Order: sequence, then structure tokens, then C-alpha cells
Amino acid sequence: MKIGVLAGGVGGAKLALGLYRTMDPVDLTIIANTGDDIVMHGLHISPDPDILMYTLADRVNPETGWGQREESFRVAEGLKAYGRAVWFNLGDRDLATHIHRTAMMKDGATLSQAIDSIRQALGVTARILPMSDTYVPTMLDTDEGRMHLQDYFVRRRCEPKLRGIDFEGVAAAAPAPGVVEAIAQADGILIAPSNPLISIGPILAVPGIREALRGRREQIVAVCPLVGGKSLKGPSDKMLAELGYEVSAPGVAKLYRDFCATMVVDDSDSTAKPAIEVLGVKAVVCPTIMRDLADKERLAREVLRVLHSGTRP
Ligand code: FO1
Repeated sequence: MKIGVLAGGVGGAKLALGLYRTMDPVDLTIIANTGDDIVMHGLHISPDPDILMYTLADRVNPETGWGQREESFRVAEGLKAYGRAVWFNLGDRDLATHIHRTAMMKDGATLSQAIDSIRQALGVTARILPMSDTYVPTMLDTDEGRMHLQDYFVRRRCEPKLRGIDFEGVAAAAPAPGVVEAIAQADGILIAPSNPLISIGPILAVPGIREALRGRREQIVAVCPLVGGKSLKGPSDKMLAELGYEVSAPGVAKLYRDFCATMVVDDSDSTAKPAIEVLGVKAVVCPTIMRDLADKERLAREVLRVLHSGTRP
């Protein structure tokens, strides 16, 4: 079974790792959010594809879920001494990835090609596609002004009040090569339990992607990122509330229902099943919290079972 997954960073990587270990990775295509991309110290940083690749290659820092394990920060110390802003922590090994990607892109490679080069070097055998080769940074309007997502997320620790989100330049962006084809050819497509607004939202905003997904609605299963009306990690709940969305599993179903026929919700949200199904989205209830590797593999098997049982014509 060929599986496509739309994923953001840490939450997306957890499910991706479960799938990677549960199925044949050559049948797995991950479409990664690149709205989090940022240029720092002249380097193109692509956090979500990197988080996915480091996780699948077993190189990710297990404490943070981003960056590489056993990192040192000698370069960051040097940059700080030059008076450069170092609130975005770039480890020495991680910097090698950013230098390689930036050098390739300066020589004319696309972001897709740079990501594929990193993937191969790390020995990851699943396909990792950026949502687009165009730089489409997620920008937030807040009570402290307009800022890049990483500014809000890392430098300001999600404290500013959110007023709006946009993906700069997205109207002129195209899906990266292979993205629309992967959606069309997959036997099943998963929406990872990533932030609906800033991880899945940017992917959906690339012209052509949401339309391609709508054409596969019956084969699409989302894993709800909210558990008991709260995000497990990260600011999904705060961001949804500040923008006036319903902070609940049915609220997420409302955001996805035009392209997603089934949503997996946590046991603790079993009472929300009727409110999800009234929206025309089938609800499947099972444990969704991924604390350890066994949880990730169990959830992966469960979503594959749901795709297998519910999506064949
Ligand atoms: N997240 C943080 O909370 N603090 C950091 O200093 C930080 C640095 C960083 C460097 C490279 C990278 O690939 C990711 C990094 N992240 C950091 C994670 C990142 O901000 C977000 O978790 C993702 O963009 C969300 O998907």
C-alpha cells in the first residue's frame, strides 16, 4: 500500500517514525511543511523536513525533538561573540545540514533536490518532499506586530496574541515536483497530528494541493492533534482560540472536512464522535498519544488498518 503523509515538525515526525518502522519505507511519501523555513546568518533552514529526516535517521535530539543528538554549539558561541542574534539554536552538526542545503541552492539546486541529497546522506529510505520549492514563510500578525513564525515560536515563546496568519507569496507558489502525483497515486493519505494552522495549513495553502486532496477525500484519514480540547505540545490550542476557531476535535474536523473523510481521535474524545460525524467525517476512537516508540508503532498500525479497511473502493 502506497501511503502519503502530510506532516509538520515534531508531532508529524512521531507518526512518520511509527509508519517508517511499521511499513515498507519505500512506499511512504512524506509531504513536509516548509512554512517554518527561515533564512538565518545567510543559511536556508528548513526545520520540518530536517526534523523528519533526523527522526527517521535516528539522529534527532530525543529531548527536544528537533536538532541532532549530542550536539555542540561552538559556532553559535562564535556567532554570539560577533553580536549576532542566536535565539534560534543551531548546533554544529545541524549547521552542516544548513550549509550544505544553502550551498546546493546557491549553485542552482531546488529545495527538493537539496532535501533529497540530505535524505540520501542520512540513509532515510522514505520519500521526503517539501510542499513547495518556493520560499513561503509563515507570517503572523500579533499584538506585537507582524513576525515570522520562528520569531513568534522560539524568540517570543508563543506569548504574543495572534490576530492572523498568512503564507507570504503562496499565491504564486506551486507544489514541489511529485507532490500532486503522490497525492493522486497513494492508496491512502494521512494528515499527521500536527498544528492545523501552521503545520498543515501552509501545505493546504499551496495552490493545487487542497484541490488534489479533495479528489481523494475517501482515502484520507487525519489524526486529531488535540486531545481533550488541548494540544499535547505546542501552541495549537492557543492559536486556534485566539483566531476564533473551536478548540476541539469537532473544531479540527470542521477545518478538514472538505478533503478528509475520516478522523482518528483519542479515547478521551470518544464523546465527540457524534459531533464529528454530523459534519460528514467518520470518527475512529483509539489511543493517539505517542509517548514512546511502541505508542508510535501502535498508532501507525491503527491508522494503516483504518486506511486499509475503510478506503478500498
Ligand atoms: N525550537 C525551539 O523551540 N528553539 C530553538 O532554538 C529551535 C532551533 C531549531 C533549529 C533548527 C531546527 O530545524 C529546528 C529548531 N527548532 C527550535 C524547532 C522549530 O522551531 C519548530 O519546532 C518547528 O519549526 C515546528 O515544526
